[in-house]
Amino acid sequence: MGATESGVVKPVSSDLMEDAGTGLDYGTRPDRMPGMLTPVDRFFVRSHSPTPSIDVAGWALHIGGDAAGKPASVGYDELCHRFPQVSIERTLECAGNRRVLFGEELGTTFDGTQWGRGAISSAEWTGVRLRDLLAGVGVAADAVDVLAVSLDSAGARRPLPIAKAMADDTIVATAMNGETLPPDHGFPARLVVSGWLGAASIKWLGRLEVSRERIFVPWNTDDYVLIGPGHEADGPGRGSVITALGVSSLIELPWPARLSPGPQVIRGRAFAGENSVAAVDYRVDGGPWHAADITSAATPGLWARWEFAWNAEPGDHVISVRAADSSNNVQPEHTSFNELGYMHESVLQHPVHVSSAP
Ligand SMILES: Nc1nc2c(c(=O)[nH]1)N[C@H]1C(S)=C(S)[C@@H](COP(=O)(O)O)O[C@H]1N2
Ligand SMILES: [Mo]
Repeated sequence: MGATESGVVKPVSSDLMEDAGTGLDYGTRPDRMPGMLTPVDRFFVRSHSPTPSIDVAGWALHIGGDAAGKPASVGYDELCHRFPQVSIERTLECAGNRRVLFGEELGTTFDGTQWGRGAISSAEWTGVRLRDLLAGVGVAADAVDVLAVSLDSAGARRPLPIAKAMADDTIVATAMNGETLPPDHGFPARLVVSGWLGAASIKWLGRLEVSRERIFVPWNTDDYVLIGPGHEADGPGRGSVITALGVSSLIELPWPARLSPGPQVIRGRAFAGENSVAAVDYRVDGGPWHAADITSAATPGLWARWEFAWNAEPGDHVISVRAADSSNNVQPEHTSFNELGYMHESVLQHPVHVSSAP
């Protein structure tokens, strides 16, 4: 079978990334995550259309809408130099991350991008606070939503409630890990909506519309909503709109992992959406729960690193990992069904085969 042609610009080798099979979606390999931040060469990509080529010479971010006092257009140079610049380290995660594991847990398969564990990465994002840009047009006191509209061929767009749009760490980013924003990640500018589903962080931004009414578009009515028992629709859409992400964890090993017997350190990450990670517990097979050591600072919206020492005995094992956030939300044993397979939060159960055979 021939490989799907890639619609992304950066090289996507199987050495660093997991091909989700669409030619547009590539996960970060959990066993290739060095350091706190994810280098661009392996930062996951989730795109609904091929990466567009945008010439900044003719590009501007247009800001308007019925709750904007005076519409404005901000050119690239102006965006990078005339507004106060901020840098924030934040994790992006796709709401569909772990969809394959979710299906296995429920004995079903979900439609949609077949993500394993790789639709999560972290970067330092540099740009302008969205609220500083909006201040330039004068936002009406009764503004409700801000719609971000992309220039990609899919015409991706997604609204943000005004409170989230005005948050300290909602930014229009023009740089990632200290470099100009790469094409696949939204050049010339993208939103970074801290702690929320990746789909809110619109890439290849073209327009922002400030509205006096709630805005409904496919990405908050048909997609990126939870559909199923226990999920009430909170608008005209098919389900409840996904906003902040829940608590999750991963181990920095292949799936299943193959290890040699003996003492070693098991490392992983945990993420808690808008909150910070407060604790990570693990257990081996049916044994008691123990606390793992969290080895990074607790930052809301940024994953944490953790580790524990393990004396691995030969055989097949399951390492379970259960993270908790600063508001006492803990990964549940199970995640209840929703039609599109989003927001899998269950306790991680990582299969590990320990053997001295090569
Ligand atoms: N314009 C546009 N923005 C987009 C998307 C897209 O397809 N088009 N995908 C969204 C989704 S679903 C996710 S998870 C993130 C992924 O960002 P990344 O590709 O930089 O990792 O971008 C979001 N922003
Ligand atoms: Mo996503």
